[in-house]
Amino acid sequence: MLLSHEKEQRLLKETRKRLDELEKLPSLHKDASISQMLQSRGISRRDFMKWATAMTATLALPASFVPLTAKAAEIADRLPVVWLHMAECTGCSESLLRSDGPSIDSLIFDYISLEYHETIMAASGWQAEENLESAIKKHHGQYILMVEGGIPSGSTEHCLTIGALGHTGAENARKAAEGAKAIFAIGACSSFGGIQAANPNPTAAQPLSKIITKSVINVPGCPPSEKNIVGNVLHFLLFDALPPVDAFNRPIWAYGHRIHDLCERRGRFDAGEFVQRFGDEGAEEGYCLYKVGCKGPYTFNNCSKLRFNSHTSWPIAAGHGCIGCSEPQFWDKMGPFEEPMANHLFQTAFGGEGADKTSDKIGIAILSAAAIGIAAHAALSAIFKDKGE
Ligand code: FSX
Ligand code: SF4
Ligand code: F3S
Repeated sequence: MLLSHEKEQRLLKETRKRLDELEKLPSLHKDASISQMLQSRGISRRDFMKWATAMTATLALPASFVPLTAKAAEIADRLPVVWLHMAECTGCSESLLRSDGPSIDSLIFDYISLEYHETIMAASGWQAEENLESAIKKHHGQYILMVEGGIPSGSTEHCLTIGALGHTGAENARKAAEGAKAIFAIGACSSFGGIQAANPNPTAAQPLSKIITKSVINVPGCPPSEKNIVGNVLHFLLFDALPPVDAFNRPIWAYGHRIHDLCERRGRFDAGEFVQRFGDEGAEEGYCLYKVGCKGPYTFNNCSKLRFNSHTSWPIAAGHGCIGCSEPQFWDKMGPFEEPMANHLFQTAFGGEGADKTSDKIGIAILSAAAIGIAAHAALSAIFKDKGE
C-alpha cells in the first residue's frame, strides 16, 4: 500500500466521523438490525468480520478500514436507494437476490433501505407508482439511484411504457435522476445499452448516461456480481463520494484489471496449453479457453478473483470462455463468442490497439505487485482529490 501513514490516518479519521454522523440518522429499515438478520440466518459475527475484511481488500482499502467497512454495512439502512427497471431480463437483481443460500452481500442489499424496487416490493399498479413518487419526494437530494436495463429512446421511446400512468422508461429515469445524490447504471444494459442496443437495435435503446444529463457510474456485467453492486453502495457510505473510474466510467476498484490477469487458467495460457474444441482432453484438463473464444484478454472485471454466487463459480471455471460481458457493445463486438478474435481491433480501456498485440505485455505489467499497489494508491488519491486535497 503506497498511501502514507499520515494520509491513511487522516482518511480513517474523516471516514469515522462521517459514519458517526450517518449513524445518528434514523433507520429507514422496518424490520430487524443487520446483526439480528445475520444471526437468524446462522451467520456469525466472525463470518461477518471475515466478509468485511474481504470487502475492504476488494475496495483496495488498507486493512485498517475493516472495522469501518463493517460499520458501513451495519448502518446501510440509513441510505435510501431507488432501483428502477428498464428493458432487461432482471438478471442484475437476480444476481443479488437469488443465490440458493443468501450471501452476506445479498443480506446487506436486503438491509439497505430499498425505497423502491419493482421486483421485490409488495406494491403493484397505482400503489407502486405512488411509492416511487413519494420516495423521490421524501428523500430528494439524498437517495442513490440504481437503474437496471437499456432505455428505448427517440421515436421508439414508448416501446418501454411502464405502469398505468403510461410513463416511458426514459421519463421515469430522468425524473428519478433529478433528486438523486449518486447514480449507478447496474448491468451491461444500463451501462452500455446491452442486448437491447445490439444491432439492429429496433427500439433505439440507449445506456442511462445518454438519457440523463447527470454523471453516471457504470457497473457493467450481464449480470454484474453481487460484490460489485454492494461494494459501490459501501464505498458511497464510507466516503460520501463516487469511486474513481476508468475511461468507460467503471469503478477502478472493480474493473481495474483484466479477467486474463488473474485467471486460474493463466498458467495454461502462458504454457501454450489450449482447449482446441469443447469436450476434448484439454477441456477435461482445464486448459486455457482462448482458442474456443475466451475474451478474458480484452475484458476488465474482477470475476476471476471474486467469482459469483458466494465465490462458488464463474464462467471460466464452468468451462466456457469469458464473453466480455462488462465491455461496451460486447454483443456486437466480442462475437463470435466461441472463436478467437485475433484479427479484430477495437477500443479497450487501454486505447484502440488490438489487445492480442499487447496482451502479454499488459498481463505481466498488471500482474506485478507494484502495479496493483499503484491501482490502490490511485483509488485512494482520487478520494483525497474529491475532498479537495
Ligand atoms: Fe439481464 Fe440486468 Fe444482462 Fe442486462 O443484467 S443479466 S440483460 S446486463 O440489465 O437484467
Ligand atoms: Fe483465462 Fe481466457 Fe486468459 Fe485463457 S484466455 S487464461 S481462459 S482469461
Ligand atoms: Fe462476464 Fe467474462 Fe465475467 S463473461 S461474468 S466478464 S468472466
